[in-house]
Amino acid sequence: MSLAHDPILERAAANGVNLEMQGAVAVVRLCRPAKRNALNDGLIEALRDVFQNLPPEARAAVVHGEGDHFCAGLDLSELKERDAGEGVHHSRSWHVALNAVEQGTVPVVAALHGAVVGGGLELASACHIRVSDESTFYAFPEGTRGIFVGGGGSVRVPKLIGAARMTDMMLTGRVYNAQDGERIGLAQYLVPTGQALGKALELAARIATNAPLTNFALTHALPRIAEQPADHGLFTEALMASIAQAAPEAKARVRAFLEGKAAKVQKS
Ligand code: 1HE
Repeated sequence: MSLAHDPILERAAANGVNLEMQGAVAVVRLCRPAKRNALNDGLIEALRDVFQNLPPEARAAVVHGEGDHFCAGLDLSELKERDAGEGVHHSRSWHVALNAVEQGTVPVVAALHGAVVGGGLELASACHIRVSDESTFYAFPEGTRGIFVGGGGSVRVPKLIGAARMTDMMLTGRVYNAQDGERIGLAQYLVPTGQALGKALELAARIATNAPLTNFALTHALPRIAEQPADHGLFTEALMASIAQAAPEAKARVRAFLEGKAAKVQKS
């Protein structure tokens, strides 16, 4: 399918978010390098539109940033224009956009480098897998700027690193480097500088070969199960397991293994 003349994607590109298909992988690029990919209203709207309108052939996505940094967070030049009521709606608009990333049709891999700060870290935490390179650093400058997170960070980041670490980052302005970020769980992968996008694309291509229902279970059922009381979680798990294994694709994949036609699990 040609993406060239899709009006939604054309508007997104004009607002700083570019979508390109590489096989079954949707590659989403933040294209505002002069402002370190700071997220203004247009860019947030574009992210929402791109993730709500991924082409049907997309089976996984990668998000990355152009230039020396993944994302400098909220565009602070827009902050001063808002009163309290507008602020609530603005935060909610971020929630819609980042929910579109997290709860869309495909698993999303973030390729991180340079600054992953404020709203940039909120965006990264809405993705399912984060690949960092050695240049990556993480911070929540909101604390020192006299504001609070508003893009879902207080919900998603404590799940990755715990509320205590996020509190420390915001109270003290602590910046985590790439190694420590990976150690505490801000990223699942750490690769040499310049290799995050390549690694993210490799992982996304692999994810794209999974049964779609498995990917759906992991992006939509698992996060909910993890928040349910154990008894409810076990019940939801049983329903999801039964739906997934009843799919013809699951049966074919299991049969292929039993007939010696599918890859074994290999020691890494
Ligand atoms: C910006 C922004 C921005 C850069 N809003 N314009 N986020 C922050 O508090 C982070 C603020 N940014 C920085 O600390 C640094 O810019 C970086 C560490 C990310 C990059 O440093 P550097 O030296 O590569 O770039 P720079 O020279 O600081 O910035 C280049 C330009 O981008 C410059 O504009 P210019 O017109 O003078 O060239 C900067 O003003 C501009 N720029 N970051 C606006 N964030 C939903 S709530 C979320 C709340 C938050 O995210 S708060 C955290 C905001």
